[in-house]
Amino acid sequence: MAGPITVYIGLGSNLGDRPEFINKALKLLGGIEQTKLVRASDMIETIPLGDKTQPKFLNAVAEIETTLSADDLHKKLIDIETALGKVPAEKWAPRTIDLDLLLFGDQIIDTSRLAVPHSQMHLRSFVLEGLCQLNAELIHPVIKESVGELAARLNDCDFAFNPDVPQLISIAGIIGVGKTTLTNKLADLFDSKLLFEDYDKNPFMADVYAGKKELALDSQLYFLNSRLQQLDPGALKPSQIVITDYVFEKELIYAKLLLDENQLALYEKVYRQSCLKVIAPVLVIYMMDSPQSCLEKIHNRKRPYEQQIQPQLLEKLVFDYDKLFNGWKTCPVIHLSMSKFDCNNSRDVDNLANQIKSYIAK
Ligand code: PH2
Ligand code: MG
Ligand code: MG
Repeated sequence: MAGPITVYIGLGSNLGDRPEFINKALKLLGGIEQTKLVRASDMIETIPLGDKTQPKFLNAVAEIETTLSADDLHKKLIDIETALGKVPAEKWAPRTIDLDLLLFGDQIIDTSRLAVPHSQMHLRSFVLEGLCQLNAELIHPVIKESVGELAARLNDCDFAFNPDVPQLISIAGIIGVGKTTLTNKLADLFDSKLLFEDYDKNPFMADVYAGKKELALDSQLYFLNSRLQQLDPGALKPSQIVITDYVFEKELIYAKLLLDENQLALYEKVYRQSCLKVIAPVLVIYMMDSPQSCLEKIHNRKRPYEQQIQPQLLEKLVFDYDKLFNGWKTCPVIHLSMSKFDCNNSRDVDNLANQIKSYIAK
């Protein structure tokens, strides 16, 4: 007979005596036939994902071992929810207890009754934090990354799929990191709409790179206007997959590096207004490489206006981009280190494309 399977259950409560409900649920989990409670994470208090006016949740994760099938275990979880007073109500209504089957060994199950791994566990810090406490090395069988890595992508935030917005995937990173190559390959695989920054049409940029500071504001306003048109909600459809080779917020990074004080004061006012008008990404791929290696790639690709770029500029950009994405709360961020990822290796690109599917709404 096959041995027991290690299973992870997410627990949540935001009605009544929350710790009491979680403790009772843990006890009842251990009492399920052919099942043993191994351990549980700490309980953490979390802001509700979804309706933020609901009471706060207590969340925890339990590790159990069972010889039941996933379907049979799932039925037992519903029995426990019912016994502890969960009423079948609206989706995401407040509840005394919610038990979600997160992982069932490394099994992938996708039936009308049950989806394992839980379809949104990798978007929820309130789940991943507990899982990391129990075992940060645990591999998500679909995304094939550790739960520690999945948690790091969320910056302590919780997200939900939203099919009502365009599914914008933004490829970000400093000049020369390889955004164009990766963006093209991903757009092919997803057969998606592609929005490239049109730097080659910017009539001011070459002069600015060549040192004409007085044209820097013109150049930045040209870019801002171009981004506004590309990321106009009216121009894109709900659920449509769109890939860009930039994030809108890079504009402020470049403005701060290129504009003088007076130019920047004016620019920032226009920028703030513009932020409210563009669609946000549902996923950022942040491509990372050393300034030296980007400079080499810049020299090799020989775009004339880029040949004056100094290593100091790239170093500053790396610093600012790191800061931007280390505090990014808009959507998950996949950090892609070019020392481990090769844009010209189809295995690497296919693996990334496969991961991306778990972050976009269908
Ligand atoms: N569960 C939900 C919806 N939102 N938010 C938090 N913080 N914790 C939860 O467990 C939770 C939620 C649906 O089950
Ligand atoms: Mg739930
Ligand atoms: Mg549930």
